[in-house]
Amino acid sequence: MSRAFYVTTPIYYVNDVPHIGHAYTTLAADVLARYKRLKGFEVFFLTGTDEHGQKVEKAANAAGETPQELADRVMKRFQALWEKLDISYTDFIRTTQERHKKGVADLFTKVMGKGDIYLGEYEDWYCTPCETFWTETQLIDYKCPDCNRPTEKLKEESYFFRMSKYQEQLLAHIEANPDFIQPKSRRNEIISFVREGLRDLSVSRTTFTWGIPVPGNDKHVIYVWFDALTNYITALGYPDESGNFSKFWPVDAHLIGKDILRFHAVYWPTFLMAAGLPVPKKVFAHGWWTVEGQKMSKSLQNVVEPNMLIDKYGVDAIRYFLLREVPFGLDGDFSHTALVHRINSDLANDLGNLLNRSTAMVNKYFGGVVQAPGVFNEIDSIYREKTEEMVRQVDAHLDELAFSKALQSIWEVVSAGNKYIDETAPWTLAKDEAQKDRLATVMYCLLESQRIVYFIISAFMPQTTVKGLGYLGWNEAPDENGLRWGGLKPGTQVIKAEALFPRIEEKAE
Ligand code: ME8
Repeated sequence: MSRAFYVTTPIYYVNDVPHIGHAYTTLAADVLARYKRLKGFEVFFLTGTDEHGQKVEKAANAAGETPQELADRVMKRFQALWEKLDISYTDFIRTTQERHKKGVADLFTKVMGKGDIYLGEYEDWYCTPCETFWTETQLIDYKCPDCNRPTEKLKEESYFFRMSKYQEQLLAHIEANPDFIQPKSRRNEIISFVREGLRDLSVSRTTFTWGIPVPGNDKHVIYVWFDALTNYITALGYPDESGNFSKFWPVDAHLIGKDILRFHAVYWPTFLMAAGLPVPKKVFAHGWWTVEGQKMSKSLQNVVEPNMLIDKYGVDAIRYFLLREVPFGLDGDFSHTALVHRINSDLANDLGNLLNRSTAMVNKYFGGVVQAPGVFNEIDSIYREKTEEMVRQVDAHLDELAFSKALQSIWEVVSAGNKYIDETAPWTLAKDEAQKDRLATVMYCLLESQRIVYFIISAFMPQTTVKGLGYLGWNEAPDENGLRWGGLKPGTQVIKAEALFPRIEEKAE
């Protein structure tokens, strides 16, 4: 059986331009996708843009454009950033595409056919920035309890989804599947929310037109979240349930920010239950980034404009920093000081230096040619075992989406490499002809451990892997077999490495 893996990001609204927060989720999904490919899985990695709804319509009006023009313009900025960030997505879905509109209309019709969508009347408070309805008692000073912005009272005819009917089924599912909603603290929040009682959900609007018409009643457009969430299956060809849909659904991991967990962990599974489709295997809500201690805002965006950061520090340094600095489920702060510190200490000092030192020595002592290793001393075996153990740890950590822990495990082996050089003191061995075999073994261990390190960091830092492996005389793409010790062949020509990550001497801004 082919092993399939399906990972998604949210589809981003086109009324905002991409910033470091969007880059974060997309990068995490990319690392998972690359890692699973390395492990031999067939991967479907989906991202895209959310182009309908009142919020986009309003932004387009303000910019003097049609919503479609706005969407066409802004989605290109997302795609350009993903290219620059080396995002290896399989498909980019736009909710204005025909394939998507057709799938959404079909899902709506199917759920209505089962009696779980009915026509009623709505009178409640609406927060446009969040595209969410609230009851009066949920409001705080008539403001949205999520974002604290003003709400408006809306009364309109509306289609409703019988979400209340699925309350017990959803709770039972959450309880029977401890990994379904992660991290655990978020899972508990959702359990309490559902226990408080699910109301039927308004799933259509009549006060604007920028959306997918309700099949058979085009006075209504489908609620933007019903529309948007369905992207995860329309991209697989739904309503056609063969092909990619049968191969990849249910999804292995929906990666999202904590701001949109309720939509993914409550609304989406109940829509699917109503349609008789399997629910996602995992929804992971990561934490929230602030910038230099402040909430991200339009004016601050310039400071952490991802394109500028990549130009200044290099794509792999940014990829490394974002996933190393903060555990995936927790909030984090983006600061230039922390970024420069990580680049200098982890990348330039630890990783880069290790490669420089070892490739320089093998060039000096053996003309750059990898020698066959001799008998292993204890120190060699320990170093080898540490490398092998790291491969297992990374696998376990990435299974739990613990990106930061995975990188930490890798860096323990990098540090062990630098320590191994200090302790084996190859320069002393080189002075004694009788120690030539010993020196060959030490060089072999150093290079082989690093080859495995560069194989495994290919998920995190693909360009660094290509460079690092190039110096180690390895010009093929990493694969799962190469994660085993012993892949480096004696006779391989190793090149003296240049600095992979030059130290940043400037004072941090
Ligand atoms: O919510 N820190 O789109 P959106 C971390 N279209 N992550 C952040 C972030 C921050 N400061 N800011 C944004 C939508 N994100 C809907 C989604 S899905 C069917 C529809 C990331 O453009 C994070 O992943 O507002 C968050 O969930 C997402 O961007 C919100 O993107």
